[in-house]
Amino acid sequence: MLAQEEKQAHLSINSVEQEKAILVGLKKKPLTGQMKADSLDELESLAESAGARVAGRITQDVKGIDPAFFIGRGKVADVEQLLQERSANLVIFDDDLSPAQQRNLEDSLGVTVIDRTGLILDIFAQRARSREGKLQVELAQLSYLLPRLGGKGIALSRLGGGIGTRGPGETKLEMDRRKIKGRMSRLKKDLEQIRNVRSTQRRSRKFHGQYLAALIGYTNAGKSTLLNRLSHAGVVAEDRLFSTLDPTIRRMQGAGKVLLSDTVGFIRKLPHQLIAAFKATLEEVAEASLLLLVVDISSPFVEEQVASVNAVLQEIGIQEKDTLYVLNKIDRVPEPGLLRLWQRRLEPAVAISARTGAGIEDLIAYINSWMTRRMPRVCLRLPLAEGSAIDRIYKNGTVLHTEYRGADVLLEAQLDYAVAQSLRRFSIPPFRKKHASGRC
Ligand SMILES: Nc1nc2c(ncn2[C@@H]2O[C@H](COP(=O)(O)OP(=O)(O)OP(=O)(O)O)[C@@H](O)[C@H]2O)c(=O)[nH]1
Ligand SMILES: [Mg+2]
Repeated sequence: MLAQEEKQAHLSINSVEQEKAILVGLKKKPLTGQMKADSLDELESLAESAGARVAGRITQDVKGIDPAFFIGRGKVADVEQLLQERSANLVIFDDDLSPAQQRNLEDSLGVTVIDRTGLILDIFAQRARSREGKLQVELAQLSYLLPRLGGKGIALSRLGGGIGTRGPGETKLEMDRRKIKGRMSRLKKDLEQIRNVRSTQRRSRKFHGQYLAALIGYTNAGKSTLLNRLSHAGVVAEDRLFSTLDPTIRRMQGAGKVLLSDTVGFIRKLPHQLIAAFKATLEEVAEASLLLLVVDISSPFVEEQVASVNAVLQEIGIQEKDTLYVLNKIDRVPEPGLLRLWQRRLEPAVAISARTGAGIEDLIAYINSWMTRRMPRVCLRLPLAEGSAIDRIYKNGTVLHTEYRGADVLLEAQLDYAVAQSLRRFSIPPFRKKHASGRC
């Protein structure tokens, strides 16, 4: 973008005053009632995280869905009236709208209409900081926007700026179909390059024998707060959705070989454009040997949140990994019965409060024992004169068996990969064949 254009886009965004939004969702069915009520609460948090103020809510009976407008014609009139009454200028749908529905609604209501996916993309655009994060978000936004550029309506109504038009880094999104396509292939190429650099970094990490544990979980569960507690990382943790987008990796205190990664949070119905675009970031999770699945145990929707996280993990092809459920925010759970219930349902689990520090010792102990279990078992024969090598074995691993043979010591030990590698010259075949339990 030219400097002048960029400046103008910046100005037009800053001049947009806080948007006032009406939320529209489907009316609850008796069985899933609780969930639907929460869905609009969550949509409200999302709207606020994007910088809008919620001025009203409207729900629609599932039976009255209209293919052209999603909601029934009568409801469109209700929305229009509420927009006027509350002087609102934005409508946010909790469910995904087809490009045609979105266009029809905008034409009929005369204000910007976005759906949950558009809203989440907008939040991501505002939060992206790293170059990779920005490229990923822009790619996701453009692939969402492209099919929506059919009529002039949407492109024109959006030129004013505001939610749904903001690209990462406060630039405005491209609105020209041909340019969008070119930009998308450029973005893909750039991302591919970054990806190559990343995989080289990963290989070197493996070589150094470090252990990677990934903090994952629903947005706002407390992942970054926990990373800060376990590593003094100083990353941003706050009460809004999607505070974290870019991955951070830190060495864990109290389990020095373990690296912890904190990454983007998940949400119910996480837009598939984002999952696709964030593949590279999420590869960090795929690379981890241990998943610390952080759950906000004080939420009334623990089950749904865990299910959403597992659904995203499945979508990105991460299954069958060692997983520890970290039941967080126990300081906000007054009844011990509830905690016990979740400890029985989600296991293995450790209950903690990342805020107060309660249970952190248990978590560190679990991670340490997980790390020890993963260490390779080796059989070594060292001359007793190799004092410093023997010292390193005791410091960096667990010695399971010792025997003395003249001036040598025979050891069976579980050792960190890197240390085991450096002592390869002392390795011997198993020397305790009779002992079924030990490999040496
Ligand atoms: N009461 C209580 N609040 C907590 C605890 N852990 C985190 N929080 C709060 O929960 C909010 C979200 O915390 P974050 O650490 O930013 O959550 P996150 O999982 O990193 O969220 P995203 O990056 O947005 O996905 C913040 O206001 C934290 O202070 C806890 O143990 N107890
Ligand atoms: Mg975070």
